Amino acid sequence: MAAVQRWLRRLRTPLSSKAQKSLQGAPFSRALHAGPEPRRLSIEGNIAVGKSTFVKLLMKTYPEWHVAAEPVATWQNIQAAGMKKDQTTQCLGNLLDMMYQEPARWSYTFQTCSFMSRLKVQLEPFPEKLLQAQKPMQIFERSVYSDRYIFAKNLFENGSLSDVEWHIYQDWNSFLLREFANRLSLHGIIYLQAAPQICLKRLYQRARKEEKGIELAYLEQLHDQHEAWLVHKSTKLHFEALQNIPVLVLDVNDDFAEEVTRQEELIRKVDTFVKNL
Ligand code: UDP
Ligand code: DCM
Ligand code: MG
Repeated sequence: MAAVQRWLRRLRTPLSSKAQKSLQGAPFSRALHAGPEPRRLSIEGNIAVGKSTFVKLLMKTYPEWHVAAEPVATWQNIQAAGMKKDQTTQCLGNLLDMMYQEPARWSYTFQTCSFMSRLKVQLEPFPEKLLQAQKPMQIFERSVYSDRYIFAKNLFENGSLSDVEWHIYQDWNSFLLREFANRLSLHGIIYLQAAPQICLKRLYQRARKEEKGIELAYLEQLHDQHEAWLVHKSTKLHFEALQNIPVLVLDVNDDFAEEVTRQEELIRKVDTFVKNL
């Protein structure tokens, strides 16, 4: 138990000991990150609404921001543990596909995997770019919070997670979200909002093979979960830090991927939003 507590304490510090070591001998400002704490923002929204497209637009507009894309490729290619770097890696399966093929069998496993992969990304030491920035900004495509309050919650409500699985999920999830609250809490959320029909059209256009069986009804469920959490604020949240996060709702029903005027409009709203964070 003491060893576990020591491990947790180490993880809770802003920089891991490995990162600290690699910074020894580095300029003072780098080692201590004297600047302001990075603002953390997540981009939320339904499947295929346009989050990745929007994140690319942010990267182009604000090259100094640090962006963490959603680790979908990790879920599509689960690797055997303990493989050395120079060994040929062994793919154990495509968990995204497994979940959509057999939701009752694989949803719990998928949700632990997606949460853990996101947690690891969010707990990584700050990259150099952030340590140097005057106004450091970290952008996440979705968050540990949407994993729970959109997906896991919805899978429980539609019967893909059993009572026992949902109970166990919430138990370890609450524990970890509390333990790491200071590294995970968000300063703002940008919610990309569009009708489920629009998302379905974009989903077909993207044509990810694992998602080809997704029906409008599933996107409607996820849409309602987003609206309940981020617009109506009717979702029961279990963490104080989550209650009052500023939310910018961006209507992306109209295509923005190729529309420069539309992109400029969206960026103007983002500009105003982040200035006030
Ligand atoms: N897309 C589009 N118009 C938009 C935004 C996105 O046609 O205004 C397309 C995009 O090119 C992709 C699909 O919709 O083929 C899904 O977009 P993305 O992968 O960005 O969605 P995400 O799942 O990340 O929200
Ligand atoms: N996904 C899920 N549960 C999560 C996070 C993601 O089922 N907690 C699924 C939904 C999509 C894919 O993973 O099929 C992520 O892609 P997108 O970014 O397009 O929503
Ligand atoms: Mg995406």
